Amino acid sequence: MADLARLAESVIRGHIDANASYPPDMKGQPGVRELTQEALDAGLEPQTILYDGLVAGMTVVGKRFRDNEVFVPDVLVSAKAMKAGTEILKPHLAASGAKSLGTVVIGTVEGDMHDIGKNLVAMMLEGAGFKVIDMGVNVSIAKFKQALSENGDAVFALSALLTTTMVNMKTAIDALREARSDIKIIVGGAPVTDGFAREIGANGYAPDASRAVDVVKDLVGAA
Ligand code: B12
Repeated sequence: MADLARLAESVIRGHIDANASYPPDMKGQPGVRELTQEALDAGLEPQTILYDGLVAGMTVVGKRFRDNEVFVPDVLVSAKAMKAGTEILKPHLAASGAKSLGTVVIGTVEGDMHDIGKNLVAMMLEGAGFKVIDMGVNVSIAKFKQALSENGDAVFALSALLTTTMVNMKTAIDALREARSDIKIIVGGAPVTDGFAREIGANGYAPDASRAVDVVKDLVGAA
């Protein structure tokens, strides 16, 4: 019987699987790995497991982090647990050999190490049939420009999670536009809004990974 609340709790507590000794009071109990697999076996949609289980857990962690109830090491164990779950979901979100809809170059902008949301967006785009080139985190303008020179027709997807780094999106957009004026760029990340995206000259914005797919499809005329 799938239990998404329990899955979310395992993300919150950073409990990866039954063999994991962290947290000590959950040792021997099913963790993110088993609960994700159970939910799939029970026939739940991968996207439901992702959003109502894994992301729901990480949202609670985010609120507790903001309120100083948990700290960076706690967030890191939750992030690791979440990754264990997304790895199991990935093949189920992947496309079934459909024709490629195009290439997307994705990365978290310079100065920013957050990659959970960016990885989800990459995974969903792959699942929808795009070839995704993941540049990782802390991506410099030079690296983005290099990727553009190698993938002239790609849509660029920029992620930022910090108010101090979201401004680097504008610098990246300006540099990429200078190199190719008709490049299509979509931005996202927790502090980013539709208004901000427009202000910095992005072609699109989406608040989550599913809607990111719709916007990118729209940008390449595949909607
Ligand atoms: C996990 C986390 C970390 C982890 C990151 C681990 C990792 N591998 O990513 C660690 C512990 C390393 C970390 C470090 C820091 N963090 Co932090 N972190 C978070 C936390 C709790 C969750 C982020 C997350 O993964 N959410 C879950 C994912 C699924 O959501 P998401 O990222 O928003 O992505 C979704 C959408 O935004 C969208 N999306 C994302 N990217 C893109 C891209 C495109 C193109 C599109 C269309 C959509 C899109 O789709 C995603 C899926 O639906 C947030 C709190 C929060 N509420 O966001 C703080 C938070 C972002 N961190 C914060 C801070 C302050 C820091 C640190 C400075 C802390 C410190 N004192 O060192 C450092 C900065 C390090 C750096 N230079 O980047 C602040 C930022 C505050 C601000 N206003 O800027 C936050 C908001 C916490 C808080 N409330 O104070 N952090």
